[in-house]
Amino acid sequence: MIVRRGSEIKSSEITSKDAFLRYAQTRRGFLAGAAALGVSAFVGGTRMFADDKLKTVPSAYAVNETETPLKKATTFNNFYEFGTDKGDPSQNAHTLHTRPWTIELTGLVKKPQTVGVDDLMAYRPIENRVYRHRCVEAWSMVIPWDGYSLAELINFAQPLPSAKYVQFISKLDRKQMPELPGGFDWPYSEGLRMDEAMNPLTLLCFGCYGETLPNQNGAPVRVVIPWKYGFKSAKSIVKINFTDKQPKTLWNESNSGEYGFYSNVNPQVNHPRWSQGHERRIDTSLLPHTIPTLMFNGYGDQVASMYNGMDLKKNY
Ligand SMILES: Nc1nc2c(c(=O)[nH]1)N[C@H]1C(S)=C(S)[C@@H](COP(=O)(O)O)O[C@H]1N2
Ligand SMILES: [Mo]
Repeated sequence: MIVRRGSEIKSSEITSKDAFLRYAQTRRGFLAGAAALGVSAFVGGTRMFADDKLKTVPSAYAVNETETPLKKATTFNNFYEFGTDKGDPSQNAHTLHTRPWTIELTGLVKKPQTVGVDDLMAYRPIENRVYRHRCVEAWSMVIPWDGYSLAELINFAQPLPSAKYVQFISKLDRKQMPELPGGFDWPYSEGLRMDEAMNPLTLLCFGCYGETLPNQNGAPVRVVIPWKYGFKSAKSIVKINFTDKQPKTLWNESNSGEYGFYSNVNPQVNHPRWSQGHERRIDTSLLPHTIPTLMFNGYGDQVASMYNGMDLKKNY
């Protein structure tokens, strides 16, 4: 189900504080109205689609490949906090409360502060970006994400010159996550080197397919780093921490022999248990079942220079 927002606000307007307040009021009014009318974004008890249409602007970042059907991208997920099977998050993540929601900007910044997700969403125009999405498990999708460059938020946060890395911490709430599996060092955490985080491709993401993120895809805010394996793209972020040392990340801590800090998509460096040379494009019958994996997931032009002189077999 697609529910349209009542008003039309030009994206060029939503950068000013004034316009943001109008935008936020309209959004609240719309959601209250939708609730009063009994409009529901739940299908059979499972939240299948987000309920808030986003006003987006086009962007130069769009791969010319068949998009993964929305239904597939929102029912075949990795979000271990809500269960480890691909179908678990879309069944279980409706228990996640996504409002109120704040993001803490902390560590080596000029002034640590906490920002509300709606303010963050209105801070810059939301761009529509169609990215390849390659999981370390050797499947892939093509997803239209909605957001703006993480660099915008980093500039806002004003990291100190000593900040060399950015760490992302996901929400942890055992009540809202009754399926949380043992054996991991929760909360989910990920990290990037500062230049990777500042790369214009790195997306601070609020939506997909033109609507706010469904819970199972990481509502209300996640990152998307399209040249790295999917697990680098932390979901449902509550804290962004600036550090001078390579931060700890959940998958690297849990099995450093299989999941490195860099985790750039690389068909020449196999996972110890399977080849990374090919991938299975989920549910795109027009393409061969198995397609060759591209170096940096096809984003080499924009990112390869960041790794000049680095041994990518060692720094996997
Ligand atoms: N907090 C959190 N973020 C996460 C994960 C997770 O389990 N928890 N899984 C990662 C993995 S392995 C992948 S492939 C992508 C999946 O994103 P999608 O379900 O939106 O396709 O999210 C990543 N971000
Ligand atoms: Mo993944």
